[in-house]
Amino acid sequence: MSDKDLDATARDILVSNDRGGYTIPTKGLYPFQWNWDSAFAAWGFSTFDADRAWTELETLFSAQWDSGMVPHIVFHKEDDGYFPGPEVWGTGTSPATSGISQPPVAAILARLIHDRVGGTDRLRALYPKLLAWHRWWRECRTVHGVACITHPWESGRDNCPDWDPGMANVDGSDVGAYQRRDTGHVDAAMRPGKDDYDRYLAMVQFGRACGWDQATIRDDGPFLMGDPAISFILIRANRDLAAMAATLGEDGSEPALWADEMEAALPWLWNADLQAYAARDARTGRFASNISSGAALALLAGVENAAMEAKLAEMWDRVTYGIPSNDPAAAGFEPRRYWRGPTWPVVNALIAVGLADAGRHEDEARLRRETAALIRQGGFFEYFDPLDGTACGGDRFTWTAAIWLAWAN
Ligand code: 9WN
Repeated sequence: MSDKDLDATARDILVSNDRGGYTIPTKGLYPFQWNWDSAFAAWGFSTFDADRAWTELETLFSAQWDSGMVPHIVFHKEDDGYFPGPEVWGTGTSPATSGISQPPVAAILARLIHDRVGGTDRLRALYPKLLAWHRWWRECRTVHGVACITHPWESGRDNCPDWDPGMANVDGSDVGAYQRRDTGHVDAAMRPGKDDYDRYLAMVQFGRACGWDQATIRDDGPFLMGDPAISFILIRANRDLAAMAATLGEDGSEPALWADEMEAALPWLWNADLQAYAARDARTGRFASNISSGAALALLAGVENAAMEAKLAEMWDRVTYGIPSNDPAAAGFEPRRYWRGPTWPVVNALIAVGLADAGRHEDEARLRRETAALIRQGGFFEYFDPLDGTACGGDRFTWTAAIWLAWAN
C-alpha cells in the first residue's frame, strides 16, 4: 500500500471509530472512550478536521469529575464487550466512568493541535479544565514529589514489569468469579495474565468499597507506585499549560511552578543500579528492576541525563523497531506480551516530540522511520514485536492511525 493509501486508511479508521463526538480505540476490544487514546485521536483528527479534533477533547472533559479528575474510561453507551464495565466500577457518575485516571497527555496534544490548526477559543475554554486536572494530579497522586499511580491501568502501561514490585503486595485471591472479555477478542498470550487480572480487580473493589475517595485510595489502597512516565508527561504538560497561558493572556505561574517542583523531586525515581529513572513503590521504596520506555519519556520532558542516555541507546540498539516497553536484556522481557516488551507507536510519537524539541533530528528521524516501517508492513495495529515487527493486539487501532497522520508518515 502506498503512503497515500495509508493516509486514506488512517483517516477512515478515525472516522469509522467515531461514535459521535468521541472515538473508541478499536471496535470490539475497546468499545468506550479512553482518556489518553482520545487525546491522540484528537491529534490525528487535527490533520484533516480541526473542529472534530477539538470536539474529541471537549467530549473527554465533559466527563471530568468535580474533583478535577478526568477518568480513564468514559462509558457513554452500554456495551458488554469489555470487562470491567460500569457496573463493576460503580462510580455512580453521569456519564458512567471508571474511578481512576490515565496519563495526562491532553495538554501536550492540545498545544500541538493549536499550533497546527489554531482554535484559540476552543483552547481558552479547555484551559481551566486542563489546569483543574493537573491540580488533581498534584493533590491526589503526588507522593515523594513525583506522580504516583494507584492502579497499573492508571499508567496506561498495564502489565509493564515497572509495576511488579507493587503488584507483589496486592492480594487478588478473594475477588470472586468473573468473565474476561479481552481474551475473546485477541490472543490470550499477548494479554496480561489471570494473576494480573485478579489483582487489577482487587484494586477496583477497594476503590469501590471506599466510594472512590481518592485520598483513601492514595493513602490506604493496595497499590501506590511512583511512575517515571507520568511524572515526565506531567512536567511537560504543565510547561505546555504555562505556554498556553501566555498565549491566552492567563497567569501560568502555577503550572510552571508545579513542573519545576516535580522536576526537582525526580532524584527519588533515580535507580543508581540501573543508571536510569525507574518505577518505585511509594510505600516500600522498592525499585522496579528494569529499564522501560517510561524512562525514555524523560526526553519528552526535556530532562537530560548522560548516564541514562547511554543505557537507553543500548536498549534501543537491542531491537529493530522503536523503543521497547521493556528492556530485551531484562529477565522478564516478552516481545509480544502487551507492555512487557512490545513497542507502542504512541509512546514512540511522544518520545519523538521530545527528540525534535531537543534538536536531536537524527534520532527523531530514526524513530519515525522504524515506527513507519511497522505500520507499512503490518498495518494500523495496537502495538508491535520490536524484534521482528509482528503486528499485535487490536487491528484498525485509533491511536496508531492518529500518530501515522500527525507524525509518522
Ligand atoms: C485498560 C485502550 C487502553 C489503553 C491502555 C492499554 C489498554 C486497558 C485494557 O487499552 O488498557 O485501560 O483493558 O487493557 O494498556 O494504554 O489506553 O486502548
